[in-house]
Amino acid sequence: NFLQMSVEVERKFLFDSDTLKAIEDIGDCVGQKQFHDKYFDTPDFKLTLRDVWLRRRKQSWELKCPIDPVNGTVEPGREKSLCTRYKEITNLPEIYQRVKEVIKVTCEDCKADITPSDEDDSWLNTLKLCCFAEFTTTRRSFTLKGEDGVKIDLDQADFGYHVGEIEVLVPEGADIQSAQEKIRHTAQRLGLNEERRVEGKMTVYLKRYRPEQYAILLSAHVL
Ligand code: V4E
Repeated sequence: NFLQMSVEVERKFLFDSDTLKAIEDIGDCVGQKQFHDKYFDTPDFKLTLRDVWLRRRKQSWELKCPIDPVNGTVEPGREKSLCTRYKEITNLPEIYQRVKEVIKVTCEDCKADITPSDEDDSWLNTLKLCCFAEFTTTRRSFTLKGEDGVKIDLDQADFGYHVGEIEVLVPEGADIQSAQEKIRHTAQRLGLNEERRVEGKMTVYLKRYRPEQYAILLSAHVL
């Protein structure tokens, strides 16, 4: 069956006016948009402790899960590569199923096996999910000539952090290695020389506004 699933391979980078100029020189701006994200988890962080990120963006639900099977916890000492790879699920019944599996809710726990609805958020209460982060992002997107399938996003979050990302969407089962190669090549063209992973918007948000959750995720090696 065809579920709307793809793997998002991405590398974040810090940018300044020089990087912006490099991108404008060799790329085309393909749009600017603004979106508001709300992220949800249980009060004891059952989703984010498994590196699973549930959010509502522009009236749609999205679930980002690690592609490598995570058996219970995230391995300590896991080599943090420059690129992250997450499966993106956008089909709500599929999201509901996945979330239930991760937080191990059985049908008896939630009385009846309800059908989640886009219009009504009561399924969140059934699973004890609450919003833990909320912010607006202004995003400019670029493509580069001769770099098929690569998108560059420059994000400005409303809490005062900006970060870029080089992103390749890979249909599930397709070649992740070659996506990583494309990202490496693009980074080179932009003159990026980061050797370490750059903090994403969420990491900065949690550090600032949810220090308890930040500390727990940090010690569980999720961040
Ligand atoms: C996967 C993840 C989080 C969810 C938000 O993902 P992110 O790619 O940072 O947000 P955004 O707005 O760029 O989503 P897009 O529009 O590209 O789908 S929050 C933390 N993680 C894990 C994570 C991590 N630990 N480190 C880095 C560098 N990225 C992601």
